[in-house]
This record gives sequence, structure tokens and C-alpha cells, in this order.
Amino acid sequence: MKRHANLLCLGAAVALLNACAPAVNAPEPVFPIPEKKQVDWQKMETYAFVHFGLNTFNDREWGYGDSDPATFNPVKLDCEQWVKTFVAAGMKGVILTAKHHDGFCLWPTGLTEYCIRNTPYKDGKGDIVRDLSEACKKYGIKFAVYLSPWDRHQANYGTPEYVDYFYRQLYELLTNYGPVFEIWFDGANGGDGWYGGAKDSRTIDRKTYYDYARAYEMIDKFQPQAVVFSDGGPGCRWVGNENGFAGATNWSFLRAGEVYPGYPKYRELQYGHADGNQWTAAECDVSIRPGWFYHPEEDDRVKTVEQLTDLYYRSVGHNATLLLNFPVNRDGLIHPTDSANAVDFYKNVQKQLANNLLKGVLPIVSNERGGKYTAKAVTDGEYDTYWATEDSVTSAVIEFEWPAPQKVNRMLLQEYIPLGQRVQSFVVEYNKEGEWLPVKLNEETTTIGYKRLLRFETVTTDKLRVSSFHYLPDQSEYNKGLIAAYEISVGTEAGAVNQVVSSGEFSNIKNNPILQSVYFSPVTARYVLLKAVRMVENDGPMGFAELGVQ
Ligand code: FUL
Repeated sequence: MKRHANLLCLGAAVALLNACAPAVNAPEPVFPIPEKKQVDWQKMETYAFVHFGLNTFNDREWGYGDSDPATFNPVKLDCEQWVKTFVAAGMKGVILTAKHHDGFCLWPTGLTEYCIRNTPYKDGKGDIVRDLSEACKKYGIKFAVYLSPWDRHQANYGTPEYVDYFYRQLYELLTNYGPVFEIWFDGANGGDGWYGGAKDSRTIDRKTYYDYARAYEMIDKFQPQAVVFSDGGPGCRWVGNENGFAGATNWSFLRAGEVYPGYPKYRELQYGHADGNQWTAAECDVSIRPGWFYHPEEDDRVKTVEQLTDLYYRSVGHNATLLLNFPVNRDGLIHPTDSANAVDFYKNVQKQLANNLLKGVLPIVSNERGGKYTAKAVTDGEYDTYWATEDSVTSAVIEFEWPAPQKVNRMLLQEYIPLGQRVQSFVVEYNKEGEWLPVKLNEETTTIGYKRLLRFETVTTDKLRVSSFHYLPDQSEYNKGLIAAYEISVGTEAGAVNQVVSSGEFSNIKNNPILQSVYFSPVTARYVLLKAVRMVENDGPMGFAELGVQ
């Protein structure tokens, strides 16, 4: 029989402030912090995306805006089949492309003729936005809409009149279809299009054209619980790729006002801005097939259970959400391979995380705040109860001990994010015959955030601990003194610090100067030497914001 992965599950919040508060008060928040709706959104963890429209029938990914509505006729369309699949795949909601870049609307809008009313589908009486929102209600998952700001059909795209049209579309969606949990504004904007027959290319100012403040105001008024997605949020952000993963280091922060659709340094969205002042967690959007829309030739290129499972660990397990796309086919159904793989993926994740070895284990912690914030809360399985240290303590050790050795290869860590995201770095070690050794994994153990899942080589041990080495690069304006390649040595005498314990490079540190962590097997030493073997800028002095060893 195949062994299940063995999981450790714990929740933690480490206090970083020096505020003078009675011991049993909750830690002060560390800003930025999320709004309640952002916490509720992140707790959804996985939800579905549906790309469906005229593109489906015309084998296109980006319709030009001229496909004939007469081609749209999904004769077997059944939104309940979609939603039943999502529920069986453990997904908590769905986002529908109510309008993609081609401008075609899946609801019978009063604002354009380029919509479902002018198709053969149900003799023009269909409304897929309504059908899907009702199916969601029936089966108990949440509903949301994608409304493309770019519209390659409308003749007035690029003028102020189009912006009014866009907001009237948004109004229809926000006021006619019940609650939505998210509004998706895509980053692709302007370029070639049909534009009412002009067939030209339109450029807009991506920072100002849509005047998104209008959207936020309307959403706050009609759907205050909805989180706004765009490349830079404000509700949640694009993760900087369409492959479905976030960085292992992933801060839920952005520097407010910096990221806009088309932001050239979009790769840093995988990691967030460690010094950001706005809470904007990452959402990993990815399609279960290569394309976002259905193409029959991709029927044998559906992501496998193993691929999807891997993405789960690198999205939800990297402090992000997973938005998994289903390209609904020309019948109006989710293809059987897609639904089977999605459901089996969910079962596989459940199986891997089924056996919580920490249930009932009371951890030993190096510091405890007292009151409700004691070690017991680490393993009680409740998100809203948590362990915290005293205010002045910014680094701590949590140790677990079992009466008999266990086989362990997974760990789940969580921070209590209503009070912010604080953990910068941690190390997981197991005890082997009295010696503490780091577990072997292939990614850095830096941030935790809402959820961090670790996969590591199976160890057999009766003791395990979570504790850290910090190097937070200089966060000042021009990031001077960045180390590109390093060597760390230790020694017991000042004149002989020459036992090299680790060397390597701080990858991508120039574009993304986030906390860097280095792990090495524990050694007994008095001195630690960090040598900059190569600097990003030649000949400059070395600079750092924080350095720590644990
Ligand atoms: C992209 C769009 O251009 C694609 O067509 C798709 O909708 C994807 C989710 O976002 O930026």
C-alpha cells in the first residue's frame, strides 16, 4: 500500500512590536493589514475560472471583436454540470468571463447588440451570467465576474464615451446577479481590434484611462464584500505569471500606486514587495489546459493530477490563492478529462494532508505571551486562535516531541493575518540521535503568511522544531551594496574563521531585494563570517538592513 504523506499542522504569529501592553492583550497589528473581506477571500484557497464565449466557437484566444454571434450555440450547456465539478474538486467559487477582450457579452445587456441575445442559443433568450450565479447559489459556492476593460468590438474604444459604457456594464453586473466575491479586471489593454469596423490599433494610457476610482466607488456601494483583482490590486494582485505558482517567498504587500497594468517589473509580483504599504495578496491564475479558451486539439494536453497537485503546493502553499481555469467546450460542458483530473487532484491533496501528526501534541515554545496566546493554540486546528510571543521577542523556537518516532514529510504553517504578515525566515529541523539537522527541501523557508506548505524528504524522528538566519538586504532607495554571491564560514577563534559552511548566489537580488536565507547543518562555532564573493555593482561596499543567525 502506498504510504500517505505525513503532515504537521500548526498556526503561529510572532510579535514584532515593542508596544507596552499587558501580557494577555493580543499583539498589536503590524501594518499593512488586510480588510476582513481579503481574509475571507484568502480562506477560499481554491476557486474556478471559466473562459467561455464566442472565442470558444471560433478557436481563438483573443477574439478580434468581429466573430459572428450566429456561431454561438452551446446546445448542451449546463451550468450545474460545471458547478458540480467545482464542488467535487473542493473549489469554493467560480469567476466567469462575462465579457472577454472581444467585447461579446454572456448576459443580455441593454448596452450592446454584441451579446447572447443575438445568438441562436435558446433563441436569444439565454443568460449565462444568471444561470451560473443561480447554480452557485444552489450548490453553495460563490460567484464572481471577469469584465474585460479592453473591448475590441466597440467603435468608441479609446474615447471617454467608452469608459462610461464600461461602467454601465459594470453596473449591470453588480446590480442584477446577486453577490459577487471578486471583480476581475484584466491587464491586457489596447492594441489591434475590429473597433466597429475601423480595424486599427488603439493605445490608451493604462494608468489613467479607465479612472478605476469610479469602479472602486461603485463596488463599495453595491458589492462591498467583493475583492478587486488587477495586476496591482487593490483587493488582490496578479502573481506575475500564468503558470499557477507564487514565489516561496511571498509577501502579501505592494507599494501602493506602483503597479499598474503592463508594469514592466511584473516578475516581482510573484514575491510581493517586502516593504509594501498596501495589503494585496497574490492570486495564481492558470488554465487546466495550455489555452484559456477551449480548443479541441488540446483534449490530450490537460494538466495531470501530479501537475495540479504540485501547483497547489506552490500557490495555496505559498501564501496565495489558486484560480484554476476550465475552458468550457462547444457543447457548453466541462470536458470529462478536465473534470476527472480536477476532482482527482483534490482527492490527492486531501490524501497527502490527511494524517495530522500534531493533533493533540502540545509544543514546547521558547517564549509565550500568555493569556489565550499559548503554545496550545499552535496545534488546536483553529485558525482564529494563535500562539504569540511577548512584544520584545522577535525570534522563537517551537519544538514538538512524540512518544515514539514518526515518519514526517510535510508541514503546514499559518500566520494569523488579520494582524499582518511578520515571519521573515524560519528553519525546520529534526532530531537525529541528539543532533538537530535541517530537513531537506528544495525551496527557501522565508515567509509564511496565511498558509505555507512544505514538502521535504521523509525523516523518522521523535523531535522536530521550527526556528532562523536572516539577511534582509538594504531596503533604501537604490539598494546599494547588494551581494550577488556569498560564502559563509565559521570558526572558534577570531583569527581562524575558515570553515566554509555554505556558498552560493543570491538569485535575482537586484530586481527583487527580498530577505535571503541560507541553511547549513548546525556547527559549534564562536564566529561567523559572511563574505561577499561578488557584488551586484563592482567595487561597492556591502550593505544590509538586517542580518541574523540562528
Ligand atoms: C490574460 C488575458 O489576456 C487572457 O486572455 C486570459 O483572460 C487571462 C486570464 O488573462 O491576461
